[in-house]
Amino acid sequence: MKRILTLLLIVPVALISCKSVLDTKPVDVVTPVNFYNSENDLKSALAAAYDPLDNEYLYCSSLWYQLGICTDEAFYQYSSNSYSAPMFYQYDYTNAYITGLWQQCYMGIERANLLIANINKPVMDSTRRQVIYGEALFLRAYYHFLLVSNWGDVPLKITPTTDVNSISVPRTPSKDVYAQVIKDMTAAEGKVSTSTAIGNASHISKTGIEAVLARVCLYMAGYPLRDESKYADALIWANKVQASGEHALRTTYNSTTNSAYSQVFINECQDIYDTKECIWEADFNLNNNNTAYWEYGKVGTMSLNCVNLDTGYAGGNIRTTIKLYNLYKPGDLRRDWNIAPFYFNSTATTASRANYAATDIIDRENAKWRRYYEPLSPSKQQYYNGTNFPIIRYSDVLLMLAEAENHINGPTQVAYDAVNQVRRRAYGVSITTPNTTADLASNLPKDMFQQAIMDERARELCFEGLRKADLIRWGIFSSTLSAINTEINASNASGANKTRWTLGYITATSSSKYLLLPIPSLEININKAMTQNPGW
Ligand SMILES: *[C@@H]1O[C@H](CO)[C@@H](O)[C@H](O)[C@H]1NC(C)=O
Ligand SMILES: *[C@@H]1O[C@H](CO)[C@@H](O)[C@H](O)[C@H]1NC(C)=O
Ligand SMILES: *[C@@H]1O[C@H](CO)[C@@H](O)[C@H](O)[C@H]1NC(C)=O
Ligand SMILES: *[C@@H]1O[C@H](CO)[C@@H](O)[C@H](O)[C@H]1NC(C)=O
Ligand SMILES: *[C@@H]1O[C@H](CO)[C@@H](O)[C@H](O)[C@H]1NC(C)=O
Ligand SMILES: *[C@@H]1O[C@H](CO)[C@@H](O)[C@H](O)[C@H]1NC(C)=O
Ligand SMILES: *[C@@H]1O[C@H](CO)[C@@H](O)[C@H](O)[C@H]1NC(C)=O
Ligand SMILES: *[C@@H]1O[C@H](CO)[C@@H](O)[C@H](O)[C@H]1NC(C)=O
Ligand SMILES: CC(=O)N[C@H]1CO[C@H](CO)[C@@H](O)[C@@H]1O
Repeated sequence: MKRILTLLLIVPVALISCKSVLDTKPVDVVTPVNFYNSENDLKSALAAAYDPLDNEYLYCSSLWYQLGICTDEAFYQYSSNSYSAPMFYQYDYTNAYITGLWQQCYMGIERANLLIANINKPVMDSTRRQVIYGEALFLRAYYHFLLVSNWGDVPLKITPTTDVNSISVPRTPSKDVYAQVIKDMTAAEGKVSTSTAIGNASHISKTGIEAVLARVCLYMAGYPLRDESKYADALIWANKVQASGEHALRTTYNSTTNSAYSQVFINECQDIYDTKECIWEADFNLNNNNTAYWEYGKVGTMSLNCVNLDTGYAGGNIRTTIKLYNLYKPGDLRRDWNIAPFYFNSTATTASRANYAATDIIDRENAKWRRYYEPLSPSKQQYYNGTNFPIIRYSDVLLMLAEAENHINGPTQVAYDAVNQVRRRAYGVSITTPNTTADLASNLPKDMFQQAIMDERARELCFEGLRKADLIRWGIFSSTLSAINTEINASNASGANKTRWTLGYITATSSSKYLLLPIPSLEININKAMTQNPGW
């Protein structure tokens, strides 16, 4: 029997049950023959190409949770003996999360390819056509970037699927996939609108593409490609974002939360766009009464454990590593925002706060996005979670700029200025005034400056789904997890948690196969030209 959900061949049918990022009504059935006749058709098709970003297996949850959380920044506290999952490095090529990510990325690629193939069909304003074309090119490239950075060599798809009966699509070498990613993103950068003109973070902007290109180039510069020439390109792209004047760190101090940093995430909980800092977001929205177009997210619900709906139901169970907690030095206001010093003692009808003992570190939870800030009223129902997720923030751009600059020119003033902006905001002082408490120690040698960037990325960007890929590109994934394993073993973590965690971390360091995901069984079974990754 022929499967309908062949992975590479999904056509954009059933674009239902979501609110599109364009506020455009998604369509139920799309075939090229009777579609792409108007500007609105192109907008619906673009919304469909964005849609996989919000899927369970991408930024709704998996990319920063099942497939991204357990590194040196956090653990998942488990409550059942039988629990096995990617977050414990327990999975094989049949795993739903692995399959889901693969499938959703190729669905996005197919939808982008169809849109690109039909971009000139409707009569419409040519500038607006170019913007849609640019966004589609970018999305095609972004999905390929997710694929190549997670699986290595993957089939490159730059035309719509034509023959659904013959599936034999070989893997393209990683460096060629990356080359196409760069080519598409660079072309798109010249077509899309500026962040200011768009006015929200759900559409990719010119500077958004530049920021993502800096990330792509750093991945290419590190393991496994190790194309060191790409550090210079990463620096060029990060510099363009900085020079645009479109972006800045949010620095308005909030006395209630005792920091400016916290407000970035409060805004995401409240569906407030902060395009200066949050350059591109996966947009979730439940603040309307039109249930047909809800776009569910799980960002808030993986935060502070709580069963009381008015405070905000969450069952995240994401606990800090002792390492991450200790990376924060006195005065760094990010620590108690990212890792709450309290927990909720809650029942269905009440919730009160209780503080952890000062010595109890390993129980503390990720609290970057807190449901009690969500605006939904009267209660934060279990299924109502509309918090946006930041795919790329300006502080990441500054840290990438510092990293690339240090690699090429050493720890220059340019590199120091970029990282110190991030650090001063974290300490609640002016980002333009030198401060000996907040600033990085001066005159660091190049390798120690790089180490400082690695630590700063954990402090600033923890729980944002970036750490695993960072550790891999730095070539320290296995050694870092091995050190965390030792830390857990020496910790106060209670029995069964400890066993599960250490088992997971031993697994992850035991074989280099964990540097790449396995090709999903569904794809292997259907695509005759497909091969499996080593060790899987
Ligand atoms: C974002 O901006 C675009 C362009 O200005 C607009 O069409 C779209 O409706 C906006 N989306 C949201 C969710 O605000
Ligand atoms: C400061 O944070 C509180 C939440 O603790 C929020 O209600 C308030 O709106 C924030 N103030 C500003 C100016 O953003
Ligand atoms: C949603 O519906 C409720 C009840 O009908 C109404 O009170 C509320 O204002 C509506 N909210 C929005 C955002 O339309
Ligand atoms: C939790 O709440 C219950 C009552 O709701 C109370 O008896 C108990 O002392 C509280 N525990 C802590 C640690 O605050
Ligand atoms: C471990 O538990 C003991 C006793 O409860 C406590 O004194 C110690 O500080 C704890 N250590 C850590 C790292 O939490
Ligand atoms: C430096 O930052 C600290 C906060 O970490 C602050 O207490 C101190 O006043 C600042 N010093 C100067 C000279 O601004
Ligand atoms: C954990 O520590 C115990 C001793 O407390 C030791 O026997 C065991 O080998 C350690 N396990 C790991 C994985 O390090
Ligand atoms: C795991 O740790 C949490 C937090 O300390 C604890 O409440 C829970 O009971 C532990 N679970 C198991 C199975 O040990
Ligand atoms: C904890 C919680 O409420 N999570 C819900 C958030 O929304 C998704 C999508 O509807 C649900 O699956 C989660 O259960």
